Amino acid sequence: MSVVITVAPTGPIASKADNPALPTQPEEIADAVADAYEAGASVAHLHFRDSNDRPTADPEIARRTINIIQDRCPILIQLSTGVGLQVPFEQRAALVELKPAMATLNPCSMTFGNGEFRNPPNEVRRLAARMLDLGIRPELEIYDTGHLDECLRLRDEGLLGDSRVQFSIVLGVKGGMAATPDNLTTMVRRLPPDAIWQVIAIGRANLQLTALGLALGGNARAGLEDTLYLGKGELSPGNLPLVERTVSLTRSMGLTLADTAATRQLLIPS
Ligand code: KMH
Ligand code: ZN
Repeated sequence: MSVVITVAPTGPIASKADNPALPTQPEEIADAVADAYEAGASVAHLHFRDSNDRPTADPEIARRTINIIQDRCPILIQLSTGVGLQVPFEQRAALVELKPAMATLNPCSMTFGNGEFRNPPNEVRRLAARMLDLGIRPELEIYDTGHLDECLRLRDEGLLGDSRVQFSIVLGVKGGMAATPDNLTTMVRRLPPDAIWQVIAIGRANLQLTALGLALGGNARAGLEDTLYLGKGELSPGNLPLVERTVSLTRSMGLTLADTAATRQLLIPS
């Protein structure tokens, strides 16, 4: 099986003050995604910012960014419905009306850094049902052990459709699981048999836990959403070096990369 690499060029928290290379505007995000596609990424996980660089669920900004990306490359679009901690759930959920191939589904509320990430059970269920109606594949964000159990409840309630969903094991968010090999192996053991999954390793352990995830049979995610640094004290000058190191890590482990056709077949078969 080949490895799906997702690029996550911009997240909900960091700003250009943290790393001036963070892409925030549609053209900047599209440039980063097109470069990542050329380097081997087959999925683009997208957050958007307004003209003041604040996280936004503005559908016009999202649409414009997606259009620029799609003019440049056939990478698969995955919209974040996490968006940003200050953005109301209803606005976040409305992004799926743009009908991306995939969108994230965050199953539980939690402390997230210094803020609160609100994902009330009834709203999560409404969003999951709408995604199912629209044929959008959910990517399930698991920040703690109980989040996996909640995802399995969503599955048992019939809200995830067939089994072609990807579980993201997110390690290193303050308020979620710490970024340790032990937490990763525990979560991998607890996944349903034959689950498709990837590691999202936030911060300092990004490289090591991405490598461990690949060794355990997972997919990988790379980009400035997950770490602003290439190494201790060394800011990454863009998304591309992070994607390139994930691609070379994958290849050096003797694994092959999934292109967009293979990724589509794996994650969003018709
Ligand atoms: N920001 C990451 C910790 C989402 O965007 O919906 C998790 C994430 C979730 O990427
Ligand atoms: Zn995200």
